[in-house]
Amino acid sequence: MDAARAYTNIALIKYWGKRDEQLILPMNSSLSLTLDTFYTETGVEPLKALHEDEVVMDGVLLSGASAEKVRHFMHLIREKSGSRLFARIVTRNHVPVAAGFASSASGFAALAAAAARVYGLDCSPAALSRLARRGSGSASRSIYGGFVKWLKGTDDASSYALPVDPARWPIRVLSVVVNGKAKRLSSRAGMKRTVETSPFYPAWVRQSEKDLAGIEPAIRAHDFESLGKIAEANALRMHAAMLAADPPFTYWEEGTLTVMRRAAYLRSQGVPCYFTIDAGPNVKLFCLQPHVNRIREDLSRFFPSEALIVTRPGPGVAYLDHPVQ
Ligand code: 2P0
Repeated sequence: MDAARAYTNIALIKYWGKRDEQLILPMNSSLSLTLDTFYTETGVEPLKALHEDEVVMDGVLLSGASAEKVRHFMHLIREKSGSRLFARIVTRNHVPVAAGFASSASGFAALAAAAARVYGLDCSPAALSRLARRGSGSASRSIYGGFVKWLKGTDDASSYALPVDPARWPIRVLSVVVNGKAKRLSSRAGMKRTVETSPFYPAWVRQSEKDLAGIEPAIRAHDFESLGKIAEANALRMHAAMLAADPPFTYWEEGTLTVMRRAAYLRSQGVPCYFTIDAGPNVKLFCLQPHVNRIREDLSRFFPSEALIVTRPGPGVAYLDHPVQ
């Protein structure tokens, strides 16, 4: 068995829409921060006795659509490696209970790394990033630690992520768990509907490229305020495109707005903090280490303490010297 660990990431410039659904090529380039704390460990063991891939997640044998997504990915691994062996895949998500975090980024990054090694494929970071992308777009970014950019590219070979900054500055992400339950509309379905029906979508794509061009110098200069403003605006534009879809939809809940308003209030009090929101109701607040306690204290008036999780920049994918059980 080969095994790997990968951490989740949070996008500051979002990926929202594919121009090739088979190859998972995005409409626009995106940029994220890999986080510590939330990670997935996955082991892959090819076995002659198996007649299909067996997927055990958190101790439970997977079936249905989730197992199919993994088998589809393993089919690609066999196609690339020339092997005909099916595998036993054992995966553990290390995510605080009901944190409402998507595990597809860390999950497919860890799976790509473990499977590539055990099936004898290219394990260079760029190759792993391309491979992880085929499982889930955001997984391409979890191959690296710190700030990471996923180049949209023009084809399979040119669409991969690369590190832009190791984030060795005291940036923190406070995750506010508004609702830890699974969302009703998957990211995959939500982004497809937005691409196909939202009249705001072309503007979203154009503006995202501008946002990306603006945020990169802010990251290099450790200019927290510019970074926060651009990330917050980018997230709002993505959610605006969803509201304009047909039928329209939103992932926001009442608690989502509460956190957004607290961020604005905290800023009015001289506390720099900015939010971002993915395809769910939970909010991530970016801040610098000296302000994290003040922000947590404020939010604790509205949310229980276990719903407030502080994370730091995390590392890239790594191989494990122990099996996953
Ligand atoms: C992101 N999200 O950039 C964006 C922002 C959600 C909101 O990437 O269809 O699970 O597997 O490629 O990667 C979630 O989408 O979608 C996502 P697929 P994925 O992080």
